[in-house]
Amino acid sequence: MIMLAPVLGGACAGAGGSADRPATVIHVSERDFRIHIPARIPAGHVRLVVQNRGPDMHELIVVRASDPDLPLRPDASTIDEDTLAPTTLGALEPGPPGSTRDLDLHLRPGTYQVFCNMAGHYLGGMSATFTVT
Ligand SMILES: [Cu+2]
Repeated sequence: MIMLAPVLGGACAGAGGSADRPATVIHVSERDFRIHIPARIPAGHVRLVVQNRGPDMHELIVVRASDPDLPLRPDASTIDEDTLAPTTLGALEPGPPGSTRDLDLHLRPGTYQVFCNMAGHYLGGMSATFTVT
């Protein structure tokens, strides 16, 4: 099943601004060794629906950072998540191929990075940048 995110048109309906407004659904896919995520995402409550297309297990970590070069641990095969903790918005633990998992976030305007921190996966290409507007 495919769910489309709401299209942001030019007309503003001005519909009340309820805090209970449903999250914008954003589809993300992971595979060895790429992450596909839309380059632009609207600010507010967002649900990332993350599909792992395998063949390996993958995680997904979301950090607010404009620089796509994230800090590596001394092992040089994983990102230093402790350093990034203050700007980390959310994370999914490793999930098996074929799984689909949700990650709910509240995003403010800015530039963000997503990555997988299984050993070697970030360096293999599992990162992406998106902008929240
Ligand atoms: Cu991975």
